[in-house]
Amino acid sequence: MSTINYSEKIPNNVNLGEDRTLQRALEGWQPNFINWWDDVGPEGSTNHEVYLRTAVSVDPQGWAQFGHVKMRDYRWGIFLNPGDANREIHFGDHKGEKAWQDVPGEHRANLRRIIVTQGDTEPASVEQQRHLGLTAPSMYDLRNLFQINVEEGRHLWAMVYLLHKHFGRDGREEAEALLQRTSGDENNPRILGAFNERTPDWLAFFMFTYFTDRDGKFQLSALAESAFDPLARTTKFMLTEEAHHMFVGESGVSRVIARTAQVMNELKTDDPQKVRAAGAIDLGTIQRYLNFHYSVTIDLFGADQSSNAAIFYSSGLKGRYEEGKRTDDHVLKGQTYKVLEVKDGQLVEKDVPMLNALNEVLRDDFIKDSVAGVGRWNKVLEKAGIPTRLVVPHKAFNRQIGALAGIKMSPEGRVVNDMEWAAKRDEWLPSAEDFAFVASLMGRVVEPGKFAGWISPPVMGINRQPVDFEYVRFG
Ligand code: BYC
Repeated sequence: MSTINYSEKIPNNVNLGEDRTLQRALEGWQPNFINWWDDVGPEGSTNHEVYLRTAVSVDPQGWAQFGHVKMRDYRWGIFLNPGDANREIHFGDHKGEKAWQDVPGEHRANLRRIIVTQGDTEPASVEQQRHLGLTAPSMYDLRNLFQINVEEGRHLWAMVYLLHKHFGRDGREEAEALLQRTSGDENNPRILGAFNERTPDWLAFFMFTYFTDRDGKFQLSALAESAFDPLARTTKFMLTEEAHHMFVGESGVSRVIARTAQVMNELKTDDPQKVRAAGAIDLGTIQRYLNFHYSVTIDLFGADQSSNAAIFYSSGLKGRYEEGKRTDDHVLKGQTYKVLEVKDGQLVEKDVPMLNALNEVLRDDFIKDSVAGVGRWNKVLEKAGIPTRLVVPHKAFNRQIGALAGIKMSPEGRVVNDMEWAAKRDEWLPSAEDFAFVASLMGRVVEPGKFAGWISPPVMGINRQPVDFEYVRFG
């Protein structure tokens, strides 16, 4: 069951061949997916042969095989982690009952909504990143971008499989709609805010894969606890792929910082204009990009108080991050959690029912995890003897969702008036000029082993290959 059958048109480990109707329906969706990939997937990549990893089994050891693959011929398929016939629901009102192999009628609408929202983010990110290949800082980075793109494509397949198999005609319609919404489209945008933002350059890409793919980690972990077993099993496998995406973000930003620190030391300056003139990205710009991507990403956790979140948890659809490792009653009735609100111009904490605050609980788990990586970026500065430190802005900074939406707040968490916001906005968030400067650095460098001047080379290559390996063969 764990080995993937690659002899079929749609590679899978779910015995797709035994369900002809489902197989035909998915084979009908497949050409639409390819058309979507051709239309809005990675620009100009069709004939490239890319050193990609492809899943060959879902076993923890040896699930990946590396080799040069033509982008369009990547074998997107359906892979679920092995099932456990005795698995029990371990949280919410159904705690102790057997996990569901099919969708209970009363939870159908909510489960469909969760799966569609998750599925919508995957093609959205490919669309957001589609032009980046044209300005890659190296062949190594180009390969990582393409790896992420094909895996997001596969994550879309994962959700489409669930929709086709378990939601009948509605599910098939939703699967079509996933290919029709488009990131940033005025009339038919993607569902969640961050997925309609632009990813205009590689600094934005690294910040996105550090912060926004980390939302993926936390949301997928919560779904991996689901009472709906097929969702739990597919998201578990998706998580193994997500780790590399966050690595690309963390190491990418780290390499940008390393190069900036090197230039600052060579020139003995912390003047942003001098750093820019030397072709590196000043730390102020990096901080503003961080502020933007962090705030837009924490909005993805939804409103701080949400009756949806309470229903999702109590009915067993979506757990907490590492639900199984927590030692409370896993029902959470009568418990409280602190959320923020603004009262008389001040931020204050208030206790609310924990079940309604589960979006906030997950957001706080995410915050802890992201702060740890920012600490690792600061180590690069510390090692280089540069006193500046990067920080994540206050949770209430630049929020568009929930009780803190629209409140004007400094990155340190001070409520500010409209005038101060207008005066300081460009110190706190990337300005048009920052974007123009970063864009000016984005030239294409794709000779093996060569790197653009604004980023340091990585410490090692992919899959133990050397850094100057030919990761992409241009056809
Ligand atoms: N933008 O009661 P609320 C990933 C909507 S990333 C726009 O708080 P709920 C990846 C909300 O939909 C992981 N709208 O909602 C990363 C609701 O609308 P309706 C993605 C937003 O349901 C990188 C209304 O506001 N997975 O995998 O408690 C690359 C009321 O809000 C936003 C998931 O998100 C927003 N930011 O929570 C590739 C998991 N936030 O229904 C991939 C599945 C909220 O009233 N999704 N709204 O029209 C969920 O669990 C929930 O839908 C949410 C929202 C946590 C997102």
